[in-house]
Amino acid sequence: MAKINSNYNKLAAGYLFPEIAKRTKAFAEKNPGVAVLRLGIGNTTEPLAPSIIKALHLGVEKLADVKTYSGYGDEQGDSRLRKAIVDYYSSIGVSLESDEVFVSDGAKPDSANIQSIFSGKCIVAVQDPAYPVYVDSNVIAGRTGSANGPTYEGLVYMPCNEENGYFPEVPREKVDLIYLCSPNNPTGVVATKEQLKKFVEYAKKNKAVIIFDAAYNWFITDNSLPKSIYEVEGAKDCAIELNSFSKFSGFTGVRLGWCIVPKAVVTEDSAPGKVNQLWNRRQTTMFNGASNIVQEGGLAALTKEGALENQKVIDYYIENAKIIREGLIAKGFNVFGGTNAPYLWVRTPNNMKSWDFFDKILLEANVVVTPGSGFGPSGEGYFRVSAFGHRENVIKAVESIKNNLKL
Ligand code: PGU
Repeated sequence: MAKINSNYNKLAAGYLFPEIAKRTKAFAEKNPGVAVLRLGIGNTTEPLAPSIIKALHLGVEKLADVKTYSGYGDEQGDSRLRKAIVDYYSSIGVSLESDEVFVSDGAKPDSANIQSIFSGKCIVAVQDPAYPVYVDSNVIAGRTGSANGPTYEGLVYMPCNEENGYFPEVPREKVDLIYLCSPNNPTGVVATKEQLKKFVEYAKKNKAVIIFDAAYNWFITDNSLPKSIYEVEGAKDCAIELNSFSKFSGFTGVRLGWCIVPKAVVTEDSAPGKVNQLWNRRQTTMFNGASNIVQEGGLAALTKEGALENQKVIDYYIENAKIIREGLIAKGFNVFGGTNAPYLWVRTPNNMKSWDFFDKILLEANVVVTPGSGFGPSGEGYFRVSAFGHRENVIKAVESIKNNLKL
């Protein structure tokens, strides 16, 4: 008799973003003719850079000719792209080897799958609030007990709040896997080198592993802030880093990312090299490599020309964030993030619950935001605003909040 993975039953609700989409659709159906302004999911809207489009065409053309056709590629990624990623790290002062780079179809799958190479007994710590995939993937893997109100038993929540500048202290107890995200989704706050150093020291002392999600590092404009955890000495002994072409070059629908697993990473029961080998084993067994066409696009994104073109689009989203930030502050909101990140983290008015405010702002201003409680218990009483969107829609949304939202 087959049985289901009953850990799925522990999940408190549907995955956050489809849930928002469902409620938005219901609102739109009930209110035909109302233009809904979407600042909910962090989804790119602007076209790809010209040099990337050219490279994607090249990828297709190669498939049309027997001399350049390619089928299955290396599961770990095209060696040219792995080398380009190594060169990118080198440009920020981090030295890596190509076999520490694993190209993937995005940071979401990697952030969900990486836990599978660690023991089911590992104690997991997450920033609270956090990108929900870190928690949900560990719930599904059975590393938690049941949901107890807004928390899961057995999971260590590291609160990020106004008092600690939205970056947590290291855990007091011993934990084994630590998820950190900087620039942070959802708070938009970037960790300093000093703050990351404390986690690296903790991880090395406790033989813990940090899973560092750097998917938004392209939005860091302040050069004193670290773009990679490997800028901290010793991080290669204890940290795995994820990144993505989604936000860097608009590949949200194209799909491409990478995962760095340094050979120096160790666990309590493994020597250097083993964790890297396990991820290689996992990927070669369960993943058949990213699309060859898409990898051509990724290569172009990492050239000087591609990076400059991408930067223009990133600057556009950063300008959106500035417009939203100023508009919300003018309306009297308490706003965080949004300067080195595409997200703004905002307190709800009058201590409203996040989902109540989601309904209110949708009803009164026709604007979709993301309820903070969807990212964890410390997100209650907040909402997240995404700066991804066409400028005219962003301006309309801010104007509508200013004019129509009743505080
Ligand atoms: N990591 C973080 C921290 C993210 O916020 C997102 C996207 C990803 C990874 C996904 O990267 P991919 O390379 O595109 O797979 N977060 C968006 C989209 C929602 C989702 O479910 O991924 C968001 O609105 O939070």
